[in-house]
Amino acid sequence: MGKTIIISNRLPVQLQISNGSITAIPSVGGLATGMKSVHSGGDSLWIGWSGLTEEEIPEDLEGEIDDALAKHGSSKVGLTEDEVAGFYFGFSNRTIWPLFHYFLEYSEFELDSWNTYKAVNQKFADAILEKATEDDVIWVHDYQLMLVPQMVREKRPNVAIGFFLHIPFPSYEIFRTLPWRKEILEGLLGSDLIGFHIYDYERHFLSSVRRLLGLEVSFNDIYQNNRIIKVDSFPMGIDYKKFSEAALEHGQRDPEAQSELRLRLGKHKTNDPEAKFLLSIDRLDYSKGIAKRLYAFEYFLNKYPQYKEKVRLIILAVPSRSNVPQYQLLKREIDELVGRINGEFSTVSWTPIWYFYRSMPFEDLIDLYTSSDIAWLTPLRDGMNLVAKEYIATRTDRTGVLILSEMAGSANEMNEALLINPNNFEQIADTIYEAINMPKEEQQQRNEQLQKRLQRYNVEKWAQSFMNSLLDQKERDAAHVSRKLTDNRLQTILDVYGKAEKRLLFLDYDGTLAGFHNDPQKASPDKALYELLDALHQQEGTDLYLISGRDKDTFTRWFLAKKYNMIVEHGVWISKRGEDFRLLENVKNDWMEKIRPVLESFVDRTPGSFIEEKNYSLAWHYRKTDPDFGNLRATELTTVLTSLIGTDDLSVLNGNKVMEIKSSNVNKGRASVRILGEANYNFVFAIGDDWTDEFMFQELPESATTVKVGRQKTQAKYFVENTAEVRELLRSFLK
Ligand code: GDG
Repeated sequence: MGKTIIISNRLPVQLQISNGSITAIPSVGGLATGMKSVHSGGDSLWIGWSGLTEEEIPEDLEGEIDDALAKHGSSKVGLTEDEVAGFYFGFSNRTIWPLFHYFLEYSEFELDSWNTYKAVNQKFADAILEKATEDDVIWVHDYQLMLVPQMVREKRPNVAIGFFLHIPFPSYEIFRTLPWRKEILEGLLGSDLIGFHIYDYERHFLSSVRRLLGLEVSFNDIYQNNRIIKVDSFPMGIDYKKFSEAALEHGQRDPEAQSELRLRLGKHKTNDPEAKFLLSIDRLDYSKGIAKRLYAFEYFLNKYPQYKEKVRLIILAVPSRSNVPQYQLLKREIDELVGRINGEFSTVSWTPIWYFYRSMPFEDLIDLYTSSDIAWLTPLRDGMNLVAKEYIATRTDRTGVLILSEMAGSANEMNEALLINPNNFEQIADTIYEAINMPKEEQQQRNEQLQKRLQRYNVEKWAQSFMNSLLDQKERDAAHVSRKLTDNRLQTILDVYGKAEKRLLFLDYDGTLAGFHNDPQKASPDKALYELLDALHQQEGTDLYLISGRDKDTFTRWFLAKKYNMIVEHGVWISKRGEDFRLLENVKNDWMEKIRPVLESFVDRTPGSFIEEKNYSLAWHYRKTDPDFGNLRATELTTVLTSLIGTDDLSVLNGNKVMEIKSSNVNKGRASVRILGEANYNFVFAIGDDWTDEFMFQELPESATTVKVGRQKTQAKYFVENTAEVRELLRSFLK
């Protein structure tokens, strides 16, 4: 493995220029601390924007800036003011951010900012390409850089690329409104591994990939041309030790050494032991639901007036993206709301809301966490929300109550918190009441569980498990590629082929000799295919068999006059050298009367699906249905059929978007083995793309050459990518 390259919009250090000299201040955010363990190793480089525009950097300081960054293992991508405006404040924060947080009405679809986003993503990709070799590992972060993976992949096809999205991935219904939705998906699919905080985002992403790009998805693997992309969830943790140790240390300080903030908060508590502090900390962002929280607090004070003069809400709103208009409006709304509520409820000795609009040093943050009885975090949407985890980590005596929005990704792992719907004021007011009155033992029990989990799956684990998964994925790919039918391997096969006196070839039709078609009748053979099959059929010493799940009428029309040997309906019928089809297996079909109505009810309830009736089997096709819905129905049908067919000698084959019910004693494996016994073959070959072909791969002897079309899991010895490669391979048998 080469070096690790981390790439994100911002670097782990912030640069400041004052009086001609440069200072680099380490960033405190979750991403910077999270990646520390990955970045601290010697062989790692972090690429990002320095936070200063090209216009702000005096020419004579360029070199010094690069040196200052290099000391922190970082390298900058230079961005002009216009680029920052279009790429960061424009497309990233006025299109993607609101859309991905379900604020459709705030999303602006501007062609200019999309173009700048593309151009700046290319700049980031170029910066990587300048430094990366094929054996490096590249980890791209977040929504500002979604096109980078594909841009890098084009130039470095084999390099390992991981992408992690820190914000939610919205449902398909939301994502589809984006004019550049396909480009964004294709950009991301340049990765080997795509990570999300939680499974819901992962499933939304997979559904968009299926619906918008029509790609095949199996579990969490996406199949794209000749690549497999893995998608998985990795809930981001925190630097638990850093927060709990700081909290412990603050608690042990002598009063003189304590911060002004802590002393003041402490004093309020001593004066009124019943006083309770509710804490709310967020960047000032509409996704965080700060305004709603203020309304809910007002609602609480009206519903439970006994807590007037007792409960204080401490709001820390950290300035963010203040040149985006929505954020300016929000700031005004919150200023006004705080003013109004304080105006309405304040008494001489009590102000219900303490409002800080600023960023605080880490030390103060710890004091806020440790002094607050309740953390009240109610984002309307939040990818994860690390503040919730940090609050719990600082509660070293395990007291404290966390009220958390179920719309935050962290709610998935923090079941012991009091989870609320941020839009339900009634529920929120009652939950605050419950939190205020929660017995200490219960608080400690809940927090013990939470702390154990946060301690175990900390941010270092998060980063490591993402990296391990990326490397595994690369290895899996490499192992898979080792089965690719390369020129060398083909040559060995051709040598045996050439020497063999008697050869037997089994060729599947759909997806192997001919491309997959939504309408099976349209997948008829083309002229080139007939020519290829004619040549193979006429080759001295070669017995060619087309082996398919199709019905005999279609194959009669297409191939009987050609006199190829054919096995259809998975092995029920056989035709040799132009003779009429005859039964190869003795099969019953009296079960059909029972199964047909079941399939019909599925057709009625699944638009786009249809039944294909063969002599000895029934097939339910769902390739024209909505992909998610079709898969869901297929699972349902499997359950229904399993209970129905019980003792009957039937089996259900799950093909490519088709489920086929037929007698258990019929399959391509059994049929091919029967033919094999008819002569003394010294070269046996089988090729196919689908699940039903796996019977041949399994049952033919070890010496057979078995080839899978596509990269799906298989028992075959080799694989080729597509039908074009199948035909090329068969042509080489003729040389
Ligand atoms: C995005 C996603 C996802 C906050 N105020 C101060 C301060 N902070 C620190 C907190 C925490 C971090 O900033 C905020 O992280 P969040 O996760 O809560 O939220 P976002 O900034 O929106 O982050 C989010 C995250 O990415 C990670 O993937 O969880 O869903 O939106 O670490 O401690 N730190 C200091 N002073 C402050 O005033 N020092």
